[in-house]
Amino acid sequence: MAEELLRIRKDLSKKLKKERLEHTIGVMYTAASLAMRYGADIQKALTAGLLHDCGKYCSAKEQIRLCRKYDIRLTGSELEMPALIHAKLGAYLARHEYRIKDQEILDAITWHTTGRPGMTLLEKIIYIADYIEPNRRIIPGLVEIRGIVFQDIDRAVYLSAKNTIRYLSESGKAVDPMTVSTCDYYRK
Ligand code: DGI
Ligand code: FE
Ligand code: FE
Repeated sequence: MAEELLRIRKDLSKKLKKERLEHTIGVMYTAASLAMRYGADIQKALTAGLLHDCGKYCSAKEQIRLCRKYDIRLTGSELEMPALIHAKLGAYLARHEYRIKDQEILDAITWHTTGRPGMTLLEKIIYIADYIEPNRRIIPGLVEIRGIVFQDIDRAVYLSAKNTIRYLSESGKAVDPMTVSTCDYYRK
């Protein structure tokens, strides 16, 4: 593995809980596999996968405090749904603490939770790798998505967004408008 990735991995292994670290490594290699299939940059996929949840090293309350400290603007919907905040904070930390300058990688981290319409290939890869990585607990729809993602990544993105919306609605949680836009955009 490249020196830089090893350095980041070592740091994250001190900061993230064991399960989060294992999920992170799962996303990293799943993203690399998808990059091989779809012709994306494998090193960028590994880096974005490794860092995608780096904003989750502390509690939601602490994440909000850090966003204030670093002047990271949060939308009303993010303050209402703190589970979203680690994506933006993660992109900030990737840039300022892990010295990642590549905007494509930073965008993939920023949009990994809600997705967005018209995602780049790398953004789609991280969005879907996060959903399907091998350590993820089996939830309804996951087996189907794993089965089609290597044929049709856009459809896999659509199904993931649709499942997320269904799961959130069933749990009585608010859905971010961007999650809805992602689902609508990738519906064919
Ligand atoms: O960080 P992970 O657990 O690996 O996965 P993630 O970044 O996709 O999602 C983190 C959490 O955010 C997960 O419990 C689902 C939730 N989430 C995703 N989209 C939305 C959302 N929560 C709300 N309230 N609204 C959303 O649109
Ligand atoms: Fe996440
Ligand atoms: Fe994740």
